[in-house]
Amino acid sequence: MAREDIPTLAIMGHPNAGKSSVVATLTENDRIKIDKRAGTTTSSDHYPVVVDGKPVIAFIDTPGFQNPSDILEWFQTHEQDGDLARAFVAAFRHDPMYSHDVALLEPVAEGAGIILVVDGSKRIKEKDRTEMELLRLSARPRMAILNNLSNNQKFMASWQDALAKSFNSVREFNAHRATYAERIKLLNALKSIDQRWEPQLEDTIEAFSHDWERRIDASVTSIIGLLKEALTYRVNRVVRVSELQSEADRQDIQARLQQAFQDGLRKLEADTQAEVRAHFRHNVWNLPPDSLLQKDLFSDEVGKALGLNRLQMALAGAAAGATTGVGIDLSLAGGSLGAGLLIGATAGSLLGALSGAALAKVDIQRTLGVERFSLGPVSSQRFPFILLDRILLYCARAMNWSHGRKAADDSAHNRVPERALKKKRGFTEELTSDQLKTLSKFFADTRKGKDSKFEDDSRQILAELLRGLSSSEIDSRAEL
Ligand SMILES: Nc1nc2c(ncn2[C@@H]2O[C@H](COP(=O)(O)OP(=O)(O)OP(=O)(O)O)[C@@H](O)[C@H]2O)c(=O)[nH]1
Ligand SMILES: [Mg+2]
Repeated sequence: MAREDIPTLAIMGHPNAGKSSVVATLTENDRIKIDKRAGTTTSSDHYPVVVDGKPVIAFIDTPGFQNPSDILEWFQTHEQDGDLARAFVAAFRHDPMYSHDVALLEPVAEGAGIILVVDGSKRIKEKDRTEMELLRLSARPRMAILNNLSNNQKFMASWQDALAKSFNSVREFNAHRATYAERIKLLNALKSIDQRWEPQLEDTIEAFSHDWERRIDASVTSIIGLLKEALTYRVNRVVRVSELQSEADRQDIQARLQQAFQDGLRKLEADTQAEVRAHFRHNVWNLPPDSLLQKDLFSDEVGKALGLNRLQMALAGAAAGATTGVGIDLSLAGGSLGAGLLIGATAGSLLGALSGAALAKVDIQRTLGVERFSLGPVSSQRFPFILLDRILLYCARAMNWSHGRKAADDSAHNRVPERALKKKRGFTEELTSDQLKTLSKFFADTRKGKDSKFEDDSRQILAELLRGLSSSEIDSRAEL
């Protein structure tokens, strides 16, 4: 073990194998320099992972092997020297010819374990075998990571075989796709490469999961805050009657009020997104241009893809005590959904863009020579569910978007085809009817400015949803 007496691992491999990307993902640091050109990392840089103010594990990003055969040759002729990495560094520390190799091996000489990163999409070359062999000779606890840079599976099996001979553990780990669950699995696997680390790694994993729960909790607080603010949001304007020359003036004021109202709601959403991004430690962020998260909150696409379906709308409306215009017996909606409810549901308003009067109606009051125009709170039953879906989508992205996947990375396979936008993609559609009712009641109370006794249960529902989003089976929605 190195410096702070915490498990410390040097990430080694070819230039451009994706070492820095792996470090960025494991340490959730999206400011680490990553580039498609080889030779980006030029020194061994230490990146501790700090949880609750305490470093729990550290990864060292290295510059990549340049002369592995020189090092191997020296190792082979000095096998009797014991700790080869340390002996090598001691022998060449002041030799400018070897400054790169010394920088590379220094962390190992100081006691770090090794994680070799290879690009599993490429054929194994002689240089790879040289690197594997010299790392084996270093006799340090070591794991190999197969980071497949291009989804080419052809060589993966032969890599597995070759690596298994020289490494205590071999794992597939994709720096661009790895989720929280996969990071934890990797930490678990590290336990097996050196038993002495087991207790500390247990603590590290514990700290990670504790921290993850804390982030989920913080996100729930942010989301509840957003919903409360959005559902009580109002704008108003007081105008002297003398300034209102014609009906057109009135309409102009109403239009501007609508605009201000929507802008205010957009800002509430954007502020909450920033909070969520911070909870999950993202600084650099790149959304594909056709992502649903790039579309306007009040656009038709968002209205169609997110929020509840018609059937759920009817349920939510009934739970919130709203008049749906059609008599619906809630008891019908228990398990099997009655035909009556189905008809009622389809007879509801068309699902799509939510703006103007569909969102909230302008109220005008005239007193003592002034007219008071006010707008809000949102009266649409659908809106809070759309807002909730969008922020959940955002959370899914923040939770599952690996930090090694750079902002500049917008290669074709990261794009979401436009056709995907036609389908429903939200999470609220999967809510059970009980959850739906609870949330609807929470929204209804909030709209009225009441403290809701359904808030705690709503928090629970949201926490559960968020936990589901971070599970490994999260589908491509997280890409959005
Ligand atoms: N598609 C894909 N690309 C990856 C993955 N990991 C890394 N890359 C890309 O591979 C290139 C090199 O990544 P780096 O992390 O800078 O590689 P490195 O090994 O640190 O490179 P040097 O510091 O130059 O030795 C970058 O363009 C990355 O975006 C991956 O899992 N999938
Ligand atoms: Mg690098």
